[in-house]
Amino acid sequence: MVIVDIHTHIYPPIFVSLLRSRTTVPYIRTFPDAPDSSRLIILPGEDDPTTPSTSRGRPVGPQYWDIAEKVAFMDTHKIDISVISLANPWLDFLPAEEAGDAARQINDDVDGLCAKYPGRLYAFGTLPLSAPVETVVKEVERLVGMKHMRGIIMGTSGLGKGLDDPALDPIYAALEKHGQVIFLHPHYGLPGSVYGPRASEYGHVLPLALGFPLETTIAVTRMLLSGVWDRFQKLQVLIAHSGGTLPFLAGRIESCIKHDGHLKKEGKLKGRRPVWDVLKKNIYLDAVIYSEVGLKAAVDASGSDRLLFGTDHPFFPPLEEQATEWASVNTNYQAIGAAFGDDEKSMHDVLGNNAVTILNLDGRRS
Ligand code: 5CU
Repeated sequence: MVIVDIHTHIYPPIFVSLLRSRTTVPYIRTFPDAPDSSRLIILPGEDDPTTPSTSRGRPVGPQYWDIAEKVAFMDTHKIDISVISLANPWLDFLPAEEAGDAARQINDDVDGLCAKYPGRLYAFGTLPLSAPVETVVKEVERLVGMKHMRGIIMGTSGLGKGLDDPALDPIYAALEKHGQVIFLHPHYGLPGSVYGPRASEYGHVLPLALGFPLETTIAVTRMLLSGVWDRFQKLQVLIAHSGGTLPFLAGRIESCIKHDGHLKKEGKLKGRRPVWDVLKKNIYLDAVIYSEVGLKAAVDASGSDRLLFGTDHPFFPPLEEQATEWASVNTNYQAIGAAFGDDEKSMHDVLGNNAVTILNLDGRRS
């Protein structure tokens, strides 16, 4: 049995230096009341100067940037292979003129980190999405030739206008042509106002548990509505956190589309692919949902051959300082065990075989 973690992040040292050099979100810094602990501030709204500095962002240490720590974590949790990706907010915040070089350097660095542990590490590359579209397409083409790259990670903002922006078509076309998977991951959540005036009392729960999945669901629904998968019928997208709420809401989304008079009048209902068809042919889902119920919805929506194990390391570490194993990871393992029961084949597929086949981790495909 092989165990593959396809949702596991890294901030390579070069990116950490960039974050340390900044004073606006995203950034890393120490605060006067806790000078020994660096904090990583990345999410919109977690930089509120009226809250104690120690409640801003999250403590950050070598597990975020040291590849040896990643491999130690893999060993502790019996993970054979990891497909690492730059964590949010990727390069979304960089000025256009800096993004192309930054993406090249980060992708080269990450490929180099993978080379240090042959057979154990692969990666999703990073795109310079604030740069002109030609620069982005060039980086897609360059990634195809890199030994350890197996697709790309991106957020929901695309070139700044979301993933239903037709200006993304050349990028989708290049990814489809080269069979490169998009790992779609949230970052921006929902507008802070929806969390209410007491939001700062509740830590990160509302943005992470609800903002992230709803952001993802909205982004994918906009892709569906704009016909991305009608134009790019082979484009494959791996959606973080078991698709946000997509498996649960797919029926409602499909019904709302079918009953929309405006879409009908515009002729947009003819020839469109149903949501369920896209889910079964173009969507992979990670298994980072921490419950049997969520996993079963994901399997019903896309199939057990499209579900892939992940951990979200280095996020969600144990809060108990002495813990070696991570409760977040073990919860996911237990949920997979419960969801598949005696169906060992499907369980092994989800834990690793699907990733090996889909991402060509055994090099069988040229
Ligand atoms: O804890 C968090 O903020 C996060 C994050 O930002 N990104 C992620 O992938 N997981 C958790």
